[in-house]
Amino acid sequence: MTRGLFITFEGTEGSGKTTQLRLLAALLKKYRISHIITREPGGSRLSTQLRRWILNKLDYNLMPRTELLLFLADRAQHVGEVVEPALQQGKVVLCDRYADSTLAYQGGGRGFDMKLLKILNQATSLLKPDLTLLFDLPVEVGLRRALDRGQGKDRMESEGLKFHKAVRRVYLETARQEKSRFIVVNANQSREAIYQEMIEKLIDRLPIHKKR
Ligand code: T5A
Repeated sequence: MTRGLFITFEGTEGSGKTTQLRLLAALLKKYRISHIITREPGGSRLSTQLRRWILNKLDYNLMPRTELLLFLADRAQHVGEVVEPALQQGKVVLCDRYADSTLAYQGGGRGFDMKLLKILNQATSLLKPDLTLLFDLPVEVGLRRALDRGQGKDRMESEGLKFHKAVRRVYLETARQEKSRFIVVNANQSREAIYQEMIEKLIDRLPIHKKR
């Protein structure tokens, strides 16, 4: 059986990546392409608990190092339990955030050394995405969208503008360094326009273009 396709969705807060991931999943369903939807943190049974520890506002200060290690622990479990088995079954895996989030948030946002993070990412999982969609927009626009959901802010969303701008900078820099893996989509437009742009840039890399 041919190995599946691993596609990750990345972006700053409220970039609309989850919305677009669901739309892409609907397209795959229409063409009867076997796929799964998953996310980090939170894609495995253990990580549902880890997600609460990482993102909920706590009555104590979660140390940046603890935060980093929790994201990595989440990934180690998620890749082994969910992503690898699905790829081995030939499925397309649509994953909301992955290792590039660690570079962007813990590297850009928290200021951890990039070389160290790359080593830690590798030590956690040797699995590289086949494709990464980066939904890019000014951080102020995304934070406003996230706030408009009316659910309040989680621990990461509560960080200041400087933090979120640094996250965006690292994403764009990583995309520049890995042009063949990244597809950058302008996320500062309507849902429909983002979808159009995503599909135009992605279609030749999807198994469905052979079926059309
Ligand atoms: N993190 C994660 C790390 O720090 N390190 C790591 O290694 C990893 C893996 C995860 C947090 O963890 C951090 C990053 C994050 O801070 P989360 O709760 O999983 O947090 O949330 P996010 O991944 O940030 O995703 P969100 O669901 O908050 O936002 P999305 O996916 O960017 O956006 P989406 O699609 O949910 O849309 C947000 C809102 O905007 C609307 C939607 O309807 C929704 O209300 N919207 C639009 N509005 C206007 N125009 C458009 N084009 C719109 N598209 C969507």
